[in-house]
Amino acid sequence: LIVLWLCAGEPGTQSGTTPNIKEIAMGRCYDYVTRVKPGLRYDCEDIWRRFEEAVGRQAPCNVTVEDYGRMFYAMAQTWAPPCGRFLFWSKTKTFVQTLVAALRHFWTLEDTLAGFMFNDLLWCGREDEAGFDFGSCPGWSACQHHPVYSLWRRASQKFAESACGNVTVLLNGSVAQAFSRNSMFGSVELDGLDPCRVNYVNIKVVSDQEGASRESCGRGSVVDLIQILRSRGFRWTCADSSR
Ligand code: C8R
Repeated sequence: LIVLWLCAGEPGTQSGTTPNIKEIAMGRCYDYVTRVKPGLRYDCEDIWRRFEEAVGRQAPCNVTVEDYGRMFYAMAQTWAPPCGRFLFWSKTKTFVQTLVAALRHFWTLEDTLAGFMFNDLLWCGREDEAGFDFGSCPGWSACQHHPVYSLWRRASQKFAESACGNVTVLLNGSVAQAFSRNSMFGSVELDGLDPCRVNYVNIKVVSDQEGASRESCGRGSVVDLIQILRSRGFRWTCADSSR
């Protein structure tokens, strides 16, 4: 028992698949269809089965975006956020999510079923047996096709492709590279945005009250983002603000 306890580590710091992931993810799915978006019809059992098929019995570093195809098919959006309310963000999720909680007008990926179900969970499969590895999962950078990364990549891509009207991008002005081409926003979502469907890209660079603002609309990596938007023919605005 002691060995098991040591292997599991402190709650929240374990590096294997999140314990009770099935109950958590399916509970969230039922919560979503019952309370959050009543009226949307999703088959939570079927979605879970397809998730297990994508991840289980696979080498933990070998889950591609395509492996989630069947699961995302079962999650096909019958609903999309209204045009003008899409919110993208990058860097330090907790920072952004406290802001987003206050900005009820906006919709993030966590408002879609995939984002809602898998937010803050960790998982990986094990090749030798069906199921998940609850002991340990490879780190992000150790993998070319990390199971968690591939899921977010696919979800982020779909979310960006469906964006329309004015979209908002929230960047953290208190970190070194507010905009990075290696982030999910910079590598997937930005390229997924369609200049014909998107009216304006409104960038907000938000700095922590305590932290100095390292980056702003006219300084640092945000300038690179604006340059990319320009070259792709987007209309844009940019505003700096403190939290
Ligand atoms: N998005 C990406 N990743 C997400 C996510 C989400 O909504 N929600 C969670 N929990 N994650 P980051 P970024 C997890 O570097 O790379 C979408 C994943 O494990 O701070 O620019 C969202 O629409 C993922 O690897 O931000 C948003 O616009 C990290 O958190 C961007 O992509 C992402 O952490 C944010 O991605």
